[in-house]
Amino acid sequence: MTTAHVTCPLCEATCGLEVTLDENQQVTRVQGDDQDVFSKGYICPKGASLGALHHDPDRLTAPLLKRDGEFVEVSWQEAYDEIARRLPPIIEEHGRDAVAVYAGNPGVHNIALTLYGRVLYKALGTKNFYSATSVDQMPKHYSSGTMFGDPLAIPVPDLDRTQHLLVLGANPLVSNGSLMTAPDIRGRLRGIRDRGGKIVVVDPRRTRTAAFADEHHPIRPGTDAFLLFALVNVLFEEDRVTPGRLAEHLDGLDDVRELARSFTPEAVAPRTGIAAGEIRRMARELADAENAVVYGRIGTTTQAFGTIASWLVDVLNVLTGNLDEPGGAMFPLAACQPTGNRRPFKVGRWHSRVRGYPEVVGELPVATLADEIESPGEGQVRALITVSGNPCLSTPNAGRLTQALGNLDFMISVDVYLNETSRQADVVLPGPSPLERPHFDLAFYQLSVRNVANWTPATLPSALPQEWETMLRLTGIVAGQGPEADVAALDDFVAADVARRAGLEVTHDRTGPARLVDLMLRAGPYDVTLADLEAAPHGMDFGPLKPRIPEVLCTASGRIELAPEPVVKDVPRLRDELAKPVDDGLVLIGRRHLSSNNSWMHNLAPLVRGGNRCTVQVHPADAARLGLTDGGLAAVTSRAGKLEAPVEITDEIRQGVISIPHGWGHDVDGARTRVARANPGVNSNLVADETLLDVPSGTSVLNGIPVEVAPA
Ligand SMILES: Nc1nc2c(c(=O)[nH]1)N[C@H]1C(S)=C(S)[C@@H](COP(=O)(O)OP(=O)(O)OC[C@H]3O[C@@H](n4cnc5c(=O)[nH]c(N)nc54)[C@H](O)[C@@H]3O)O[C@H]1N2
Ligand SMILES: Nc1nc2c(c(=O)[nH]1)N[C@H]1C(S)=C(S)[C@@H](COP(=O)(O)OP(=O)(O)OC[C@H]3O[C@@H](n4cnc5c(=O)[nH]c(N)nc54)[C@H](O)[C@@H]3O)O[C@H]1N2
Ligand code: SF4
Ligand SMILES: [Mo]
Repeated sequence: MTTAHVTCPLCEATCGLEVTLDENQQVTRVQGDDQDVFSKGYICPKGASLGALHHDPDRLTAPLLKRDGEFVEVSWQEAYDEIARRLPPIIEEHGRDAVAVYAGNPGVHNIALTLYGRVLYKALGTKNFYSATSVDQMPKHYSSGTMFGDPLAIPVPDLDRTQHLLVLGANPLVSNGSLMTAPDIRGRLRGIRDRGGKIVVVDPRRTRTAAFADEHHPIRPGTDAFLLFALVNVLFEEDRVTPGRLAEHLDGLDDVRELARSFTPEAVAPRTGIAAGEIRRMARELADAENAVVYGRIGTTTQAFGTIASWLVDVLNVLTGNLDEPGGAMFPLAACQPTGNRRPFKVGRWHSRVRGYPEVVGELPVATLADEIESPGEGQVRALITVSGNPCLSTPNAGRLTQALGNLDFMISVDVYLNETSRQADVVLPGPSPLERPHFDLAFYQLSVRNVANWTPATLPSALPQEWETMLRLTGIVAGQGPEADVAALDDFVAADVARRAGLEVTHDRTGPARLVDLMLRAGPYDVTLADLEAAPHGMDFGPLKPRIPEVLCTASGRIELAPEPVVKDVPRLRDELAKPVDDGLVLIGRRHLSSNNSWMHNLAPLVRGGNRCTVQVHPADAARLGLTDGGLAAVTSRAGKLEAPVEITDEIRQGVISIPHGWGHDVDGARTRVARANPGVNSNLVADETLLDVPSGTSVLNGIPVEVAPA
């Protein structure tokens, strides 16, 4: 029997886990690591199923090649030969933009894909780069990019010291926190209470977090920008604007005052469904708290005014003097800093061909990927590489995208399962299980409520190549080196580049992600190397967050742009919306469950126990009006499509709103996920409308989709 201490790679919380293996290398137990410096023993059901994931007989163990419509297992050589035969001619004939990439969420939790995926994408040089970011947090990158000059400078709630937490559109007791790395959310929220602080939740559903909070405001979906503007309005009207130390680092304070003028609590109350008096009280409590933080997450980003809402969250943090202050919203200082020049944020360096959407942080909205595949002409997308993504379940008008993928000349999926998306590929390249690869949360330590770092070596050897090698093999092919590219040489080249940017000599004692992480640690702020982290299997704690303004700012002015022009340009759209008659038609929002992980962990029996969770939640009054019965089937229709799912009548959900979780719909032919197929649910993104976007960021509206509902 052996035990290993690993960081769980399944969500943003970065929990330390203790994995027990028997002499046959079977995982017999997974529990929280009590000694982990950050998570201190916390674990959730997903982390506990790491063994089930590792041993899942459906997980791919060899490359797959489609021959006459059927997948056959092939050697890696055969797989690369096929790719080398089919991909370069598409680039030669139709140009680089003819190959699109879709990079999914688990790639951000996977050090190999994070560090070497970008090598492949750069070599490919396509404008058609898409990722899960445009169905997630892009508005936050946009607001940080324009306000602070750096799309990655995202302030996080200083959860362990705050006295007042205002949460909008997040359910961290279920999601375990997002853009806020904080294991054991419940313990930390309880800490706020125990200190005499207050938690206020704004959410159309009475979620676990809302139920736990001191106060819950069931807002009408898509109207957070109105509410936030009204809070800003009250602060100015009541002379409660106190930016404190930040005053000397600010531009645009008066512009914000002007912009907020028309958004009075009385004007926005009928939109938001929150009474004007309540809005005033919320603003006063925010201003009066000893310290406070406003935190918005996916309910505020995947909606029609996601960028404005994301911006106003941090405007409020500035106006109340809580940005960059203990107990407020602070900028983490990770042990590994991104290397390279920090240049002021710029968008629209290119535009999508069919609908003309601007590029944002190097990508185009995934909502327009189907357009780019379907519309003939120069620049048409003819090939697609998906890397740890399942867009056929996770992106809007999934039905149309699924069809469109059928038109491609060639498709590669780098994925661990044959699922709703990868079944459409010509070649599937699998990667090792989380226990067979090293792990380091490069992305999430940048978002962590304490400055910590933890390196996890691979627990078990892998029969499959590490995914950084796969990325480099593909890089070799698109760079014209053919299927036999020298991976070690390419890796040396990548490391030399990282070293150069970090101002260091390249090292030769390690390869792959370990070497890159070591270089980044050496260049980082804490005087540690990878060897130090290897000697600390429970992680290293560098302490609570510290103020970082002005050093963190990267705007052209060197100041915080409180009223950045690209965001301000979108305010008239919000004002127009305010002038329209109030629309109280039914809208759809999503929902997460503790035992789901977007679309891809439903093949693990322990996580799908307990009946069908993929229900349509409806308020009792709406159910009565629409003739829906609990357990009966509802037909949900939108401009984009139609689905049917069982009704769950509950007063948890606000009137006028229905909720369906995403990531289900596993009853498709050709996938190899037997457990998921037996617990299929429906694909909620069949009704998500790909034409509805947050305009500046190109992020899809996945919350607040107009729908009609009737008994099926
Ligand atoms: N309606 C609606 N839609 C949504 C959302 C919503 O709230 N509502 N949420 C959105 C959000 S926030 C996100 S992040 C996206 C997620 O969207 P995606 O990233 O497209 O989807 P995932 O479900 O995370 O699927 C990831 C894929 O990665 C594979 N995978 C897992 N681990 C590995 C690995 O180690 N290596 C490789 N190569 N592959 C791996 C899985 O098998 C799966 O195919 O969904 C979005 N879609
Ligand atoms: N268990 C579990 N954990 C996860 C995931 C998972 O699938 N399962 N996915 C991971 C990923 S990729 C991400 S990005 C994070 C997301 O992390 P969170 O943002 O915390 O996730 P959600 O639970 O989707 O919370 C969004 C909340 O917004 C509410 N909402 C919907 N529309 C609106 C609106 O218009 N206004 C307001 N104010 N609220 C609204 C919803 O009711 C919901 O409660 O979770 C991560 N963690
Ligand atoms: S909360 Fe996230 S990191 Fe922690 S055990 Fe669960 S899935 Fe893993
Ligand atoms: Mo996400």
